[in-house]
Amino acid sequence: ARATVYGYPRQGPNRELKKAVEGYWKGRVTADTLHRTAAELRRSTWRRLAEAGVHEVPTGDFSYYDHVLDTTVALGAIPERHRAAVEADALDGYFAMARGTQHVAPLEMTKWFDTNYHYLVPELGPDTVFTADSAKQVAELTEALALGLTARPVLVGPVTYLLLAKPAPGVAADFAPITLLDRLLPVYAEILADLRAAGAEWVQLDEPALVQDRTPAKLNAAERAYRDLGTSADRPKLLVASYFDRLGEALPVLAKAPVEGLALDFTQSAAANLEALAAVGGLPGKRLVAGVVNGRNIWVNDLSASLTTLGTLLGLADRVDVAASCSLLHVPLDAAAERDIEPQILRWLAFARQKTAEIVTLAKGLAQGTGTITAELAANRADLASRGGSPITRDPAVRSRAAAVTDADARRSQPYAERAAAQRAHLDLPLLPTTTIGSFPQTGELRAARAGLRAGRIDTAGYEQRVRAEIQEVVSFQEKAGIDVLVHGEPERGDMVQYFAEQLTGYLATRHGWVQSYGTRYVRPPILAGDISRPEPMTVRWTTYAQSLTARPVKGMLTGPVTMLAWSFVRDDQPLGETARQVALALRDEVNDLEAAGTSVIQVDEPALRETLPLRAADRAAYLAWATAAFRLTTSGVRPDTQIHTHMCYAEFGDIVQAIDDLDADVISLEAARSHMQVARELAAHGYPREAGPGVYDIHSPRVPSAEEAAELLRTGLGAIPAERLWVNPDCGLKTRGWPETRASLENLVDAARTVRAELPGA
Ligand code: THG
Ligand code: ZN
Repeated sequence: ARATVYGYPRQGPNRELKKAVEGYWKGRVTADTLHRTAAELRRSTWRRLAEAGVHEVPTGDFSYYDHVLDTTVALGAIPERHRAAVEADALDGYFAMARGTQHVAPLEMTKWFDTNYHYLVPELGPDTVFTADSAKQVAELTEALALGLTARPVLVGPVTYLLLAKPAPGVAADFAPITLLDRLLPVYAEILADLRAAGAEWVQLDEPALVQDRTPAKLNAAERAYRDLGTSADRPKLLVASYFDRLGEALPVLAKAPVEGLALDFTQSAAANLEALAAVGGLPGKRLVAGVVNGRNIWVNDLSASLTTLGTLLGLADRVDVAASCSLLHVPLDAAAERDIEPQILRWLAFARQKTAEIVTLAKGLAQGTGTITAELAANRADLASRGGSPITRDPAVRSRAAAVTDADARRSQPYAERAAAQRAHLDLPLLPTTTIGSFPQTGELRAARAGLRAGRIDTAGYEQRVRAEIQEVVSFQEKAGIDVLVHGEPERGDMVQYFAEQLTGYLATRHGWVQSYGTRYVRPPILAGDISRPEPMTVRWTTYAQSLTARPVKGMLTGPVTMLAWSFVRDDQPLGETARQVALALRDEVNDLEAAGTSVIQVDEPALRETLPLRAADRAAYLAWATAAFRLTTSGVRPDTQIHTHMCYAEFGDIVQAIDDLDADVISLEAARSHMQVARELAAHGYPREAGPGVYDIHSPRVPSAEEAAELLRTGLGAIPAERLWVNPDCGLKTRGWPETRASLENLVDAARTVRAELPGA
């Protein structure tokens, strides 16, 4: 048994890659320097992996922006509109596809399965011509081989590539990219042959799309793909990798395929994969790579439990190697860099570097007997015991409160119709009330003040003065613009999840725990380490300060429990629903305190509700049950005349519209401008009974919509939602926008609301 990994964080210990790429965009770094920085990062990663004892290092997983985009380049599937830029300059053309230019739109970006990584969606059509461009793959393999290492190139597999693609602009919406498979396979075969010629013994083809529910036709495509590639000439050995869930019905297909190896996820889906492996009689003659170390979380592995799993697998394949469940791209680089986390707690954590060591230890124990890793096993037992027995992990007060929660706690005291009447009387808003989603532009000055506070250059009083000044400006602008329900603008928050995590007991924040979100953008997901409680109010003073400046209602703004979980590293020692319930109770205290302080409108955002939906349909009902229960527990402790809002960013929510209804929020705002109010029609078709604000202004673009444009969208919205239940708002928060376009757009939005109000019957 040997140790391997499928991929490693690319950014470098100090996000050197981000700085180099962004520097290149600004013209401050030459292409040459960028290439040298990247090559140095790759070399130091490979050296570190090899020194740690990894037998086969991955190559080709590195990327300047996104590895799915790199695959698009390798396959020659450059969209028509980007071809000129790519021909003029490969690197600039690459970034044009990623980010767009003045003249052409970028590729669309979407979530990589249920992770927080986002990839660029391939755009294909019946006229797409694939051509092999193995230059990047071959160059990186050659670099690793030159260091004297054993290297295994990693590529997105052909089935996953096609299943992740969408019809190119101008192509019929029902075009299925998978129909291009026969045309694509020879191009993969050519790349495989190039890699073999360059010295690859093995190549890994990632097929995570096969862990999702797939029709017989799709499974048949997978069968054909690997029969075809398996019988292609001059090829290296093939390792087909699955991760993020169980392989299910695709397992027998791949087990029979003429490939030399399979990689399976043995973390959450261990039992299902073990059973399915046994059912097909194992993988005789094949290499099995066992993903027993969780590549999605940051907890130390239970080494002895993993050894038990690995021991079972030994009987099921010709050779068993040890890996993380997926690429280590999804975890931060090195827990040892965290100086502010108590040493005792730090021992519970494993980032990419620590996970690599675990993989190596397990491979050694499996190959040479557990007697060769007794010290590691003893230390691991002590770490696990320390975590299990810590008062951080189990807080009796939190536990007894959570255990006492009843169904009634998660139900508003009156049904919506009665609440709506009470809220109408209490708030006295016009028809088509205007509001925003919460955040206002975060100026460089504000970010600098926050950095100054962290570095000790300015004191708390100075910082808070800055925040209050900002709130004053935001409130006074909204009053002048004529907005009906105001916000304080959230100047005190950077990353909203981190902001709340820092104030909740049981949550850990990291200093260097960056994980790539997309391109050069990273997040530092906080860690839900223990039982969660809220020692004191988190947002009340900012909301009440804003309220003190105006007679109009100011909306309180919170991040909901599902999103708090989705954008954090979660506990692995209790069901997610239990963690969600604890977070919900802490947030419920905040909601109730806001109400007690005089806040009549409280928004609890759940932008991640849709994106956290489990990959397999069979798992969705259970998820939606705990997710909606947590939201309702957060929001149900208020009076009937207090209005609860929620917000979601995603436009595609046909499959969760019932869950949205089950949230029982009084008002929901949704992204809708780009889809011309499609969500309003979907809500109406479902019979959604409450108030809704489909966005009339796309905040993802700096373009200022005219009042007439916004009015037209409103009229469309009125076709689906009656005036008594329609709100007027932008698509999303305004944090990333500049002040000039924000001012102009919101003035036009208020203008549009006034115009359309005047057109209502009886006006
Ligand atoms: N917080 C957390 N996770 C998230 C989001 C979030 N995951 C999904 C979504 N939002 C991702 N979106 C973004 C948007 C912007 C940035 C990162 C992810 C970003 N990052 C800065 C950068 O890399 O330069 C760093 C920000 C910082 O200093 O904290 O701009 O909102 N947890
Ligand atoms: Zn949003």
